[in-house]
Amino acid sequence: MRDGRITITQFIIEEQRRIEGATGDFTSLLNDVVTACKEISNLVNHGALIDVLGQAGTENVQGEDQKKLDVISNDVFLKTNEWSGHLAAMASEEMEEIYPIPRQYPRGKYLLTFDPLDGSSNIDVNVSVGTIFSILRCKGACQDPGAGDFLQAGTEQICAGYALYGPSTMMVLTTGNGVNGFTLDQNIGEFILTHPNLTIPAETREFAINTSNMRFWEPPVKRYVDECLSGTTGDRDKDFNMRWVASMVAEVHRILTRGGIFLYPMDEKMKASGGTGKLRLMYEANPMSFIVEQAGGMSSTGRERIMELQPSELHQRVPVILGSKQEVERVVEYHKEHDTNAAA
Ligand code: P6P
Repeated sequence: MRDGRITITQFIIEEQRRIEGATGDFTSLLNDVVTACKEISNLVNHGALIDVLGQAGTENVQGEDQKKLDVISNDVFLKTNEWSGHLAAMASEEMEEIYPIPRQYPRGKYLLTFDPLDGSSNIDVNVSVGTIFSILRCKGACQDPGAGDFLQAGTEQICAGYALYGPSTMMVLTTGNGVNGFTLDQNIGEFILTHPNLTIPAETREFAINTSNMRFWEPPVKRYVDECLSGTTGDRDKDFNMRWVASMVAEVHRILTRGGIFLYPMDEKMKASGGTGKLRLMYEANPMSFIVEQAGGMSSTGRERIMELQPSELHQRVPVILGSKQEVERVVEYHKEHDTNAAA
């Protein structure tokens, strides 16, 4: 492209050339996902001007009230990706069942999971929201795909990414060869490579957690956060800052850009209700973990590497502690010490 700017389309095609035997299917699929995110960006940016804010008056499989834009964004993803012949099926936070590609279209060898509008509780108050997606390969023929075809560990992902609808619209992608960030140039409607080789600093002074859950936290989480709050008066010998956007995409993007740790841990309230965490494994935790690990960070439940979890159900929830490697390692160590003492 002119004056050395690289578009996301050119970047993806050049990435494809690195892959032995690549047929272009994946490149075409990824371009369709990018198109869906551009359309969602346009809807989000217009907001109240086009009557897409507010409640949809329905609930999703998670029992959460859906915003109009949750439903609209989900539909954009389905309609933009169903016809291409690259996918066998899709799965979304907004749909209880998987979405097999309709019979009038050819079916392909890939599976797409997505949260079409993550953090949508922010949309009516004009705070950043995003889209998260993950691409898996069918293990079998996948001609009659079911939920079981999606239940693959995070290490099986061939691509993960997010779009962040913030002051600027950005896309961040990994295909297992590092992490790259692109900014939407509204003048030409193309994403331009602006953040090559994003890397998470190993150290940080910034933590993100919803402190309203403090009374439910497990001891290792309480210990970690208390030390951050004690700052130079405590064991850490440095002061920390805190953030909580209630939009995982915004938190992860901040961490990719300047370091940090994000925690949505298991807690006693979740345990009491038989819960297994807040965030969803297949279309939040796994794609974000792939990106974070590829950027040199770490992602754990506190007790296990998220990317190695074997999913048991499509909308499974997990505890998430991710970000700067040294901080996540510390939290994991505190869980180990606690569990060892508890077992003794
Ligand atoms: P809380 C948004 O609903 C989300 O799934 C993540 O994007 C975000 O980090 C988290 O939940 C916010 O949860 O309990 O603070 O509303």
